[in-house]
Amino acid sequence: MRHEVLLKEGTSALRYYPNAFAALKTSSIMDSISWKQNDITIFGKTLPEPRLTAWFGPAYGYSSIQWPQAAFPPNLFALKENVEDIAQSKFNGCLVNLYRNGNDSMGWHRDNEKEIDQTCIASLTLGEARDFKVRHRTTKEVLTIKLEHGSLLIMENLQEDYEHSLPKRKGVLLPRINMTFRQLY
Ligand SMILES: O=C(O)CCC(=O)C(=O)O
Repeated sequence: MRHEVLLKEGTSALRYYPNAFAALKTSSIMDSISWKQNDITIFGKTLPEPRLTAWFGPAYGYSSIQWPQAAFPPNLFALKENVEDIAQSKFNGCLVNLYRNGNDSMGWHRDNEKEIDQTCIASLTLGEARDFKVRHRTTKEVLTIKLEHGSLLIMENLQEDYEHSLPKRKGVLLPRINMTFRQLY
């Protein structure tokens, strides 16, 4: 499928597939999920996470959050298979994020839990476009990518040398859903 290579450095790569899922309605995912707002503890402070989430796949934990094992609903399982075809990689987990508006965000972090296969993580966006930032951990060079409705971003071997974030955006009034498909060992 037509795509853009946004970064290629050694084995690290970022591939962007605009419109791969443009026909998918945001509401079809939004309404089928039981959203949860977790508390998150950072530097000893506990606050509600500024986004809503759900997890499907084997038991999984990151930061202070622990998700129990949960089966994929049929619509997400079908979507996972389509994502696997494009990414040419298998996934057994999906973190689904709802950014209700531009006040919701995700700080700098890496998806580097030891149980995640970091060779390939696929990130699907539905709804409002948001800026996604990728920063090299040593050079601090930042790449900003506008993730648009229906796009798929493939992150290959990115987590060792790069971190990423989804900053707040005052002007964004509408929701964005993000699904990151991951393979847990
Ligand atoms: O919403 C996004 O695009 C990024 C989500 C993310 O980085 C994560 O959940 O680990």
